[in-house]
Amino acid sequence: MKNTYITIVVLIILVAGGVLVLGTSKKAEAPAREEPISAGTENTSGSPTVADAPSTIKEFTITSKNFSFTPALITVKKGERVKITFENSAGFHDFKIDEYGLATKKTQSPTTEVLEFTADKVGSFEYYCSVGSHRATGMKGTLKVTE
Ligand SMILES: [Cu+2]
Repeated sequence: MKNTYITIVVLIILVAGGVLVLGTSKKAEAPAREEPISAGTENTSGSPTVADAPSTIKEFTITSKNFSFTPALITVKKGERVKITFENSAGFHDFKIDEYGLATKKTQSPTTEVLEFTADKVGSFEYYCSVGSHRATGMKGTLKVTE
């Protein structure tokens, strides 16, 4: 009888151990995403490659119209992954940040384009519309990357 009892206990331990191992190995497979910088590239696929990573990803929606961007200031920390949804609500515009090599297409509203990048440079960087004299007319803002 004692042997049966020990066998059952051992079985339970084995099963529990197996569940634990399975559970942890599943988690281990999930992360480790490469960093595909979508800067300047056209996102034709609707970006299913960018999974909803629970890690720090800062998301912003920047709306453009004649002749401004809203908001005109966004702040992130160095090293953070940044996702900018550019929404052109009125007019013919684009969105650019030269220092980060980011650029959307020039489009007639209404359009939406998503840019994603890693904020690996500290400083204040101007985002602007490169159409005509829009930048000088006020279509600009600041991406602030802090240490
Ligand atoms: Cu513009």
